[in-house]
Amino acid sequence: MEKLAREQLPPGQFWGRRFVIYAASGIPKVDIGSWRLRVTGLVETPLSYTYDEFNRLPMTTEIKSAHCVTKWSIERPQWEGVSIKLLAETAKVKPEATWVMFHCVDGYTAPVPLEDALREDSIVALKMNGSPLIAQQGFPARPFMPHLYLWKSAKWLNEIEFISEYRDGYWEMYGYHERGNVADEERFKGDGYKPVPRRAFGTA
Ligand SMILES: Nc1nc2c(c(=O)[nH]1)N[C@H]1C(S)=C(S)[C@@H](COP(=O)(O)O)O[C@H]1N2
Ligand SMILES: [Mo]
Repeated sequence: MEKLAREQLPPGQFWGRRFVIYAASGIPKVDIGSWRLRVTGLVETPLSYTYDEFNRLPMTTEIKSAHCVTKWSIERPQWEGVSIKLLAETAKVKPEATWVMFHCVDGYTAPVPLEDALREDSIVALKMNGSPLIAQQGFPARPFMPHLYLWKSAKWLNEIEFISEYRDGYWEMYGYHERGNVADEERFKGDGYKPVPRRAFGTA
């Protein structure tokens, strides 16, 4: 059988073989019984799902590469999860909302422009390559937006907050870009970038 052609790499990236595990605040223990995925902020109807309830929502599957701003990319893993647009429609997002803030069990946060979060292929992923996310990779949930760098894919997600204006998240405070679009190489804000070392927890 002919091998599938390699995908075109975005500017400045190289293909890595495995995900490097990052956990800026350590790998939290998630108690799945008390875990909730909440949709909050500028919405008519705030939502709160248990893990079982969230798993019963319609699922989207996509085979899309992942790109870390530190330049490694993983070619075409399979992601499966719930459309963020569906969640936004269910919660009835108010017109004042312009940004989304992802919040995590470990305190990590990541902002994304509303329009990027609402793209057809922007999901809250529950599975990768057919299995539930492993603990180090964000079980039970992480957003995945294929056109944005992977730091926006906030692991151990527990809240999607719709907000009216941009706020820094964890990495944005250190100078990483507000949006982080891969094709446009939106790595860092215009100035004030101070690199910080990242602690890896192995690979997966
Ligand atoms: N909660 C949390 N989510 C996070 C991070 C983190 O440190 N904490 N690191 C981000 C970065 S920079 C990357 S590249 C990816 C890495 O995903 P992986 O650990 O599954 O390889 O997770 C992102 N999501
Ligand atoms: Mo990253």
